[in-house]
Amino acid sequence: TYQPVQADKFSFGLWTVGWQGRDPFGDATRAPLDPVDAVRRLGELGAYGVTFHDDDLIPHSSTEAERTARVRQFRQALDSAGMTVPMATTNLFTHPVFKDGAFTANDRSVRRYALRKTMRNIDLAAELGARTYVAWGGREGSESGAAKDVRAALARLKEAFDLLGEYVTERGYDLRFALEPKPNEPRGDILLPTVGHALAFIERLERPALFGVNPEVGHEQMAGLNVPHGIAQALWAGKLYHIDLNGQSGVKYDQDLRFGAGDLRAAFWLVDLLESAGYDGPRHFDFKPPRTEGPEGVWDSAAGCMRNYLILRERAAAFRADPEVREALRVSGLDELARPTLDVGETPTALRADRAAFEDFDPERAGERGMGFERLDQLAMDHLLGVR
Ligand code: 3MF
Ligand code: MG
Ligand code: MG
Ligand code: MG
Repeated sequence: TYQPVQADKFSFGLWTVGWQGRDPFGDATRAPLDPVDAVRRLGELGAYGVTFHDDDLIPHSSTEAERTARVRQFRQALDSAGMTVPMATTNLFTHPVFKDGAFTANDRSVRRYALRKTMRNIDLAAELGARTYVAWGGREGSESGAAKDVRAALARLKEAFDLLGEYVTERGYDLRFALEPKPNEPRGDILLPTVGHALAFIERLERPALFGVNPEVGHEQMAGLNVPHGIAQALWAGKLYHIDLNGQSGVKYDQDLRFGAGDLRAAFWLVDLLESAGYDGPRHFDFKPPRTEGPEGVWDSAAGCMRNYLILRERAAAFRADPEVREALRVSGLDELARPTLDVGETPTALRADRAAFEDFDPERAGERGMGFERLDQLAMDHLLGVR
């Protein structure tokens, strides 16, 4: 029980289980992990997919021959583990060339290099069958005011995504982009800091249908936001193209804890939302096994991400199926919220003529209604804690 299967669509980045524990204050605590071993172990744990940055698979200074060999080994590992590559992405943040950003670097030659690096990995992503290409603007931002003209930078960002959209269209790739918001870290401030900023930006692009978002649980929480609310808005807009699941304890540095650690209640409502909305994309974990863990602890941490998702999925389903919960939802007016405020075809004139809506309406009495939200939330808590 709580054993993941391929149909659960759990996927992991090579950079997650492969994280060696290097942080701003300390050296690596673990040896490098061969992508081939990562694929095998993740497959054994029940994941269906592996994702990667170009540099995770092919180290930055590799020759063409090394690149070909690496890709061949990776393909063989995927085939023998029965794994897929649902998503790929570009590393536009590690090398010093990207210290002032990639698509929005002040240096124009860096911007052109970043586009070429991305197009090259898009070719590989398409070749490996990926359907989503994630773009996290890791260093698109600044530490000080005059350093970045934000309006010009957004124009450059639009230029980049319009070009990449044209590229996949021209090549006939079955690939959509998912922009990943993050408020800060490694830059002091990053462009497109939240899901809302990214959704608004997408509407300014030439091919908005090719672009959606890849929200990360911890990134929204770093901005003090309610993750399920942000994800719900992305779903409502038809823009949840991918998701990065992990854990975070409040507004602080990017913790990348395993999914379910940190804000457990947010994780519960998020799983409830994804499952009840019928989200059918990958459940992708972007976490970091803490640097305290040895080589085996990495797999405990990865297995924990999936186990927690499955436990929360079960608890959320039990909550929704509970007759007392259904009655409590009704008392709290959730069915009323689902009903449109206006009758079909009702005009402003018709609403003005409805005396029940105003002249005969008793706001005092309506104001006395208790909403019953506390009882409802306690029922959820009881389900989450497994006492119902
Ligand atoms: C950083 C991230 C990134 C992105 C990745 C794109 C290194 O906080 O979340 O992970 O997820 O670059 O998928
Ligand atoms: Mg992250
Ligand atoms: Mg994170
Ligand atoms: Mg991420």
